[in-house]
Amino acid sequence: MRRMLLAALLAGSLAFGSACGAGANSSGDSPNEDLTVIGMSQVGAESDWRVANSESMKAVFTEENGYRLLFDDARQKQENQITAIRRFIQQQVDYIVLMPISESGWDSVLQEAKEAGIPVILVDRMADVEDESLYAAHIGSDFLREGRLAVSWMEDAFREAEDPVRIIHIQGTPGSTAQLGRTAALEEGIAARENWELLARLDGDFTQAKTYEVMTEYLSSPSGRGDIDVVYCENDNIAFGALQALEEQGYPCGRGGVSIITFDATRGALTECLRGKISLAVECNPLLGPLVEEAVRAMEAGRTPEKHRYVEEQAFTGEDLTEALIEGREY
Ligand code: GZL
Ligand code: ZN
Repeated sequence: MRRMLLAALLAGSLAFGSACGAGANSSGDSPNEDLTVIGMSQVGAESDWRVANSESMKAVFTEENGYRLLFDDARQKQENQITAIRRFIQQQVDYIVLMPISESGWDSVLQEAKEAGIPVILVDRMADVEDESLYAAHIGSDFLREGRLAVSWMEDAFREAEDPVRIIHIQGTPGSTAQLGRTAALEEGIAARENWELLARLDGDFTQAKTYEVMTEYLSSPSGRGDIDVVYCENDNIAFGALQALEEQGYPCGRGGVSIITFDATRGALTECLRGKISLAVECNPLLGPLVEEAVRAMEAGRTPEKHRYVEEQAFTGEDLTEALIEGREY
């Protein structure tokens, strides 16, 4: 029913020669009614991870695969995501796919989607909603587990250390599941070892520019001088910004210098890891498109998809890496 209505709407807009052309392909055929329409709200393009995640979605939700993808980039603002979801509801899309920028603030707009009978799939981070029936499925990473992989590496690397292990913690977007999980793991580690010392906690917002700015400011402040053993970066773009600031301020990174820990393990970070500049890269898999499409297919077939699906992830040090392995990775 919904598709017929949408097709009629599209046909209508065609009748008025609408510029959007959304309803017809290049040969001007009438809109193809049996495409499944996906309204997708993406956080933004703040990081290499995010770009790979968007590409993974666009590669699978194609017309050849039977989809019309309405893709919205929220430029890292939750209000833009909420506006996009309301537009998708008006357009009566078949499914809404939401990569929520932060965990809170989604209950009412997801309630509106539920009342419109449009299933919502949460991808990557989580939305912290009272009523779990507000989303049909969640597909993402276990960020606490990622953080614990990093903390156990730190335990091994600093097991013999008698004097304080001096740590700078640079966080991702405040309130995002990735930040919350990766932060919780480090806080567990620091609470469990009295010789682990937190020097500073900075907000890098998952971007290189912001991190370079806040790290340079910290390192050139009076309290910022002195030994640094570990910089715990909650994603690769934070690590790149920290690396640049550290080296500019005279802190060599890698063996014998500052140990940089990062999350995502994009090719750029793995290359720095192979070179020895980054000590540990914890993988966070952005290639979620196929898993999201699996959930859509399940619901199209009247089946109930898994409520929570977590992707497999590992951690890399320089010893685990070769040029060939890095080249062979998809992101
Ligand atoms: C993690 C994702 C995070 C990445 C960052 O799944 O939410 O957001 O770690 C990205 O690179 O910006
Ligand atoms: Zn749950």
